[in-house]
Amino acid sequence: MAGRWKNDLNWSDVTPEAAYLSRRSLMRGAGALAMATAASPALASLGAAPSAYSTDAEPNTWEEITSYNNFYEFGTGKEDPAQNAGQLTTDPWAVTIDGLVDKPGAYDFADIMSGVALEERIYRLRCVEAWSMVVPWVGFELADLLIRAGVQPGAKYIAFETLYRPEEMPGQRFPILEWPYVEGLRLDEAMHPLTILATGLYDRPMPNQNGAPLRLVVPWKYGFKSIKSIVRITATAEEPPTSWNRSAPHEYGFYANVNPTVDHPRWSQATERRIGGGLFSRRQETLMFNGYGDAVASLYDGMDLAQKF
Ligand SMILES: Nc1nc2c(c(=O)[nH]1)N[C@H]1C(S)=C(S)[C@@H](COP(=O)(O)O)O[C@H]1N2
Ligand SMILES: [Mo]
Repeated sequence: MAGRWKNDLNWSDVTPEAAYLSRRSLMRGAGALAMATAASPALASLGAAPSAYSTDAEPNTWEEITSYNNFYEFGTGKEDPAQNAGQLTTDPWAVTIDGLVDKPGAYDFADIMSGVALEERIYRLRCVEAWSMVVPWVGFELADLLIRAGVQPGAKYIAFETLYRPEEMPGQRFPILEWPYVEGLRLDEAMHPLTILATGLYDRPMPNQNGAPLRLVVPWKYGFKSIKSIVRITATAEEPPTSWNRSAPHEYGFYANVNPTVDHPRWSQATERRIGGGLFSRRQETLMFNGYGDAVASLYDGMDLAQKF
C-alpha cells in the first residue's frame, strides 16, 4: 500500500551549509545539461537545476560511468552490471521507510519523487579499490525525505537496504556477500546537504547498472557506502550492520571516510586512478574526505580516524 506525503514541511527546513564551495556558474551548468541532452535524444530530460555543491572537475563520459561499475548483485566484474542489469524490473518500485519515524510506510517511487526538487550534483566518486570518477548525478537531498518522514528524537542512524531478487539479480544466487546488500550512516551524515539520493545521471533516469531507480551518494566516503537500488530506509537507535564490514571487518569499517593517510591492509589509499585518464596518465593524489573536508570534517571532531575507519 502506497503512503501519501503531507507536504507540511518546506525546503527551508533543510539548512544548506554556508557557500564554502566555489560557486559553479549557471552558464556552465546549463552547458553541461545541453550537451547531455544532445547526446541522449531518446530520453526525456529530467530538468535538474545546477548546484553550488558541484565540483568544477570534468565529468567522466556517459559511456565510462555506465560501463565500469561495481554492483555485485549482477556479478563481480566491472562489465557485469552493464551486461546483466537490463533485466531488473524497476517499475513498480516501492521504498519502505520505517523504524523511528512518524510516518512509516511503503511509498511508491512516484510519491517520493512528487515532493522533491531535482538538482544536478557533479561529485567525485572514490572507490575503496583506488579508482575514481566524476559523475553528474541528478537527485535530491536525503534530508528532504527524512524530514518528510519525520525522524524521531531517539534515532541516531539511518540504515539502507538494496532489493533482494535473485531471479533478476544473478549475483545474489552466489554467497559473494550476505544478501541483501545493506549500508548505514550516522544521522548527522545522513542529514548533511552533500548526501543525496540520486535518481539519474547526465540529466537522464538512472541506468540500472548505476542503481536504478534510486541510490545513495555520499561523496566524502568510499563508493561502497553509496548503496544502490534501495528498497528500505530505516531510522534506528543502534549502528546498523554494513555489508563490507560484515564481510571483512578488518578491511572495511562503518565510517569508510576517504582518507589517504589510512591504507587498506592490502594497498595504499594515498593515490587514485581516474577512470578515462588514459593508459599513460599519472595517478593523482587522493584528498582527505575526497576533497569535501571543508564541508564534513567537523562531523568527526575529536574522533580517531585511524581507529574509526
Ligand atoms: N547494492 C549495491 N550497492 C553498491 C555496490 C554493490 O555491489 N551493491 N557497490 C558499491 C561500490 S563498491 C561502488 S564503488 C559504487 C559504484 O557505483 P557506480 O557503479 O555507479 O560507479 O556502488 C556501490 N553501491
Ligand atoms: Mo567501490
